[in-house]
Amino acid sequence: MRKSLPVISTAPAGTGGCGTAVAAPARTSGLPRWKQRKLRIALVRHHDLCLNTRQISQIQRRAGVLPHLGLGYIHTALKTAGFHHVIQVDTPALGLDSEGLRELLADFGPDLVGVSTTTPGLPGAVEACRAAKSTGAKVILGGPHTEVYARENLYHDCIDYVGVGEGITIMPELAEALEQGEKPEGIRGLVTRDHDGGAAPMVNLEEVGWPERGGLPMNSYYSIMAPRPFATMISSRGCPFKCSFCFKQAVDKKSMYRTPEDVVGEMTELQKRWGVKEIMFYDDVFTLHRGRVREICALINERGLKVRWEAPTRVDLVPEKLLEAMAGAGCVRLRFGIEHGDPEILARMRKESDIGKIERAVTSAHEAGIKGFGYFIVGWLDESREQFRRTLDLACRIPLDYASFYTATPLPGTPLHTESVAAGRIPADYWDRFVRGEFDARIGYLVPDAQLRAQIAYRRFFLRKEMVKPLVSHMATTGQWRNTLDGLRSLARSTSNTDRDF
Ligand code: B12
Ligand code: SF4
Repeated sequence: MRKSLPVISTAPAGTGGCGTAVAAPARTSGLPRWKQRKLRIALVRHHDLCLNTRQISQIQRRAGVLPHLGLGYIHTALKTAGFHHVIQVDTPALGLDSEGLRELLADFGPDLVGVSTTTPGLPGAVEACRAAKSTGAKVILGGPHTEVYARENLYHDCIDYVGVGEGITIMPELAEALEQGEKPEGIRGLVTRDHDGGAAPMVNLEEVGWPERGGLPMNSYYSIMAPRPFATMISSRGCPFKCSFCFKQAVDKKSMYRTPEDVVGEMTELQKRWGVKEIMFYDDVFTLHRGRVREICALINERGLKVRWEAPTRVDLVPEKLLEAMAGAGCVRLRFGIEHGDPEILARMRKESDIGKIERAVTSAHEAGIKGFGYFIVGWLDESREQFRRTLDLACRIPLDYASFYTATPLPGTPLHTESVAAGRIPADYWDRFVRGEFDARIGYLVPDAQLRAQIAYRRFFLRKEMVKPLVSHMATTGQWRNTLDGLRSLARSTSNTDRDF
C-alpha cells in the first residue's frame, strides 16, 4: 500500500493488478471515482537523438534507449487521481517516427497530450505537439526545458499549455479541470496564453509511488553499459553544488531523499516483476547522504537481494568504508563527474574538486571492486590543446574502465552560457531563436575543434592495450558485444589523420 499524493485531492490509493498505485473506490456520487473519469491522456517522449547533443554521433547512436522516469511518475500520479485511460508513448523505444506517432495518437483519441522535453530535445517535442494537435487534443509541454523557457514555447500554435516544475501535480490538476469543463487557470505551474501559474513546487517522489512501467516496451530499452533487461531509478533528487555547465531546475536546488525501505522495495519489484539484471540510478549525486546509502546497502543484504546496480557520484563523496559497503551490496560501477584534468579549468567549472581527490576516489573504488566510469568535458571555453591533453592523460592514468567525453555545450540558464555569451563565442539569442523553431544549426562549439577533441579522446582512451581486458570483461558480463564492437570499430575509423596534431 502506498500513500496518496497529498498535494492533489484524491482517494486513498490501493495496489492495482500491475503493482502500481491506483485509486481506491471512493464512492462519492454512486460510482467509484475511477469510473467517473473519462478523460483520455497520452504522455509522450519523441526522439532521443538531438541536434544540440553533447555526445559525438559514434557514441550517441549506440549508447542506448533509457526509460523516461518523469513520465512514469506522472502516469502514477494520474492513476492515483483516478485517471485510468492513460498511455505512455515512448517513440525512441517503440521505433516510431512523427507520422507513426500521429497515427498512434489518432487511434487512441486523446483528450489531453503531455509532451516532455529537455531544451536540446525541443525539435522532436514540437513535432510531437503538432502530431498531438492534429488529433484535436489539448496539448501541454513540460520537462526541464520549461524552467528556463515557459511562455516562449506558446509561440508554437500546437501548444496550448506549458507546465513548469512538477508534472506530478500539474497533470492531475489539469486533467481534473478539463474533465469538469473548468478553466485551468489558477493551477500552480501552468502557463497559458493569458495566465502565468509560476512553478509547481517539488514533491517527494516517495509520496507518489513508483513510476508506472506497465504498458512500456520494457524489452526495447537497452544501454551499452548494462545487461538486458535493465531499469533506471531515482532514489534522491537535488544537488547543492554549482558546477557551471550543469542546468539546475528549481526542484534540483532542494534535496529529496527516498527512504531505504522504499528504494529497496522498488529494486526488489524490478527484479521480481521485470527480471531486471541491472539497475542504473539517475540521481544527481547518489552518495550525497552517506548514512542513507549505508542503510540502503544494509537492507539489500538483509533482504538477500541479488541485483547489479550502478550510480553517479562525486569524487569527494565516496569514503573507503562506504565504497566497501556499496561493493558488498551489488554496486558494480560508479559514474564519477570528473570533468577535466586541468586544475585551472576545473576551478573555472566551479567543480570544487582537485586532481588528488580524483585519483584517490577512482583508485579506492577500483580497489573495492567497483568499476569506475569517468564523465569528462572537452572543448571548454578557451581550452588549449595542452589543457585538453591533461584531461586525456588523467583519463588514461587512473584506473577507469569507462569514460565519456562530452563537448562543452552552454545550455540556457547555466553560468557557462552567460560566460560564453560574454566571451563572444555564441550569439546571445541562439536559444531564443531555437525555441521559436530555428532548429537548423547546432549552437557553436566553444573551441572550433571540440568535436575532433572528443573523437580523439574516445579513440585514445578505448583503443589502447590496457583496455582490452576491461572491454572483454564488460562485453562478457553485459552481453553488449554488438554495440560495443560497433562503437569501437567506428571510433577506429574516425580522425586517424588528424591525431598526430594532438
Ligand atoms: C536520466 C537522464 C537522461 C536519460 C534519460 C532521459 C529522461 N528524461 O529520462 C538520457 C541519458 C537518455 C538523457 C539524455 C539527455 N539529457 Co538528460 N538527464 C537525465 C537526468 C540525470 C535525470 C532525469 C530524471 O529522470 N529526473 C527525475 C524525473 C522524476 O524528473 P523529470 O524527468 O525532470 O520530470 C519531472 C519534471 O521535469 C516534469 N515533467 C517532465 N516531463 C513533463 C511533461 C509534462 C507534460 C509536464 C507538465 C511536466 C513534465 O515533471 C516530472 C516530475 O514531476 C537529468 C538530471 C535531473 N536532475 O533531472 C538530466 C537532464 C534532464 N538531461 C539533460 C540533457 C542536456 C540531456 C541531453 C541533451 C544530453 C546529451 N546527450 O547531450 C540528452 C537529451 C535527450 C533528449 N533528446 O532530450 C539536462 C536538461 C537541461 C535542459 N535545459 O533541458 C538535465 C537536466 C541534466 C543537467 N543538469 O544539465 N538524460
Ligand atoms: S554536475 Fe553533478 S555535482 Fe555538479 S551541480 Fe550538476 S549534479 Fe551537482
